[in-house]
Amino acid sequence: MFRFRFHSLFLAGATSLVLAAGCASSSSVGGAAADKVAEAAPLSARSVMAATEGNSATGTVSFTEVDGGVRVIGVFAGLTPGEHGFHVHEVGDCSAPDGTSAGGHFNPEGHAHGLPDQPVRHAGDLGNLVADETGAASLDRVFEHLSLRGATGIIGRGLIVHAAMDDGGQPTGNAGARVACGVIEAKP
Ligand SMILES: [Cu+2]
Ligand SMILES: [Zn+2]
Repeated sequence: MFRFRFHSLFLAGATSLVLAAGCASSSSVGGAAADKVAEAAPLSARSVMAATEGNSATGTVSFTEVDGGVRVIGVFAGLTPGEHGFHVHEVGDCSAPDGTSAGGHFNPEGHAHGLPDQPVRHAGDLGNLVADETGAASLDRVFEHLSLRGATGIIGRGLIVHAAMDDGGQPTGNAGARVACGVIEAKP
């Protein structure tokens, strides 16, 4: 009798564990079948950006696949008022105090630098954030050149906010120092 009751309890516990795991993740829990489902569903990613040494800029950014590109939604604080260049950089590494470990602009197609309204540019060129007088900025825009999948995908790459405005000039928009850095990570 005791054994039977123990077994029932164990089953109930295992079932709720499986349900909880199913809610939490679609890609890493269920093996090949779950991977197929994940491939068909829209992907999303996010980046939590931290200030580089001597700066106070922070941000939280989400990336979601939508028709025609990737929707980027970001909220930022601690900036100086005005425009700040904002780019996906090649390397998801913010270990250098000045953010240079993130490498150059993500540019899988070998294009010249540009602003988002220019059709030919680095895939990572996301233009400028506009900070208000309190240092806050927000962004909600669909970028048609971005991808979350494959060799041209941005998951695992770096995200940088610059001290100055990206003026679209060569080679990287004259946006100056890197004031915030984050790694773009797949959202579970
Ligand atoms: Cu940059
Ligand atoms: Zn660029």
